[in-house]
Amino acid sequence: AQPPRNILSIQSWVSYGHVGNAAALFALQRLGFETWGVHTVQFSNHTGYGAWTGTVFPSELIAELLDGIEARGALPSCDGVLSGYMGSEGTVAAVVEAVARVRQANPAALYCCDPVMGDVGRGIFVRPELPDLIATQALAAADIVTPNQFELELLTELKVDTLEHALAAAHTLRERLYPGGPRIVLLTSLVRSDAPEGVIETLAVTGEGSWLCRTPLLPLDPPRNGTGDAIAALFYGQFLKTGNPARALSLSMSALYGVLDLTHQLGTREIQLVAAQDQLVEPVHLFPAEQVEG
Ligand code: PXL
Repeated sequence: AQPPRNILSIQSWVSYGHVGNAAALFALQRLGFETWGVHTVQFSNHTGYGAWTGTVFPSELIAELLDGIEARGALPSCDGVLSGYMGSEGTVAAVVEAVARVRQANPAALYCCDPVMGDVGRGIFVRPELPDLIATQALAAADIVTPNQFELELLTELKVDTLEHALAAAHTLRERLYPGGPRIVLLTSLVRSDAPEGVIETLAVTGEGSWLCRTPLLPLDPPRNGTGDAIAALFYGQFLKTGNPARALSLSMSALYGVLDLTHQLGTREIQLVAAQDQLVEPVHLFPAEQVEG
């Protein structure tokens, strides 16, 4: 028997509901990973409610927890790092430092960076200095990056309205802006003028090819917080498991659709990650990933 693989996930924690590590850890555990959760904040609930209680942890805590993990001799068994929403300058630097320490112990470790900066409709919702820091420091160190359409446009300064635009912008991020940076760009929540009505798409762009996965657009209003966090965790986990970006795309987006479909049926404000957990592993509807040219 093989021991489980290990993922260090540095994100926020909420007591109630599912965003950040409160989405990613369960999803990854359900896929069979040991997850090492390092929490950047501990809040009562996600900030989408407009009010919350709790605390932002000092960014020094990240290195301190890594010291403890290292002292257990565990770092060489770390298969990768996942990062999400980063609240401050200090967090970005601490995450990049943590990635460097993990890579020193295990050069094969993969870093997946969800460059959380904003969204269509909401605009930029992180501090104004963060997009540039995330771009130059975190993305330059990342193997996999999972921007939404708004973030890809912001990062590349390219407009994304067609599939051709989306491919061009993803390739720009992958090859040009950060040499040695991300090998896989997962573009999420793609809504383009040349797609069929009533769908939402996710595009995986790699050096070996590009794949598109189309799922029905569910009328979730407001869009549910934590959806992007779940996508990044599911895609990253499936990529570590399969080594196949097309399969990881199909499995992760099908799982996410199962979670969001139940969320829609139940009408809950929080994503139904727990109630739909079997679909994380075996989605009811398997949406294919189709190869696209470019
Ligand atoms: O989904 C990103 C996220 C992460 N962490 C916290 C949040 C949110 C989104 O609302 O509130 C604390």
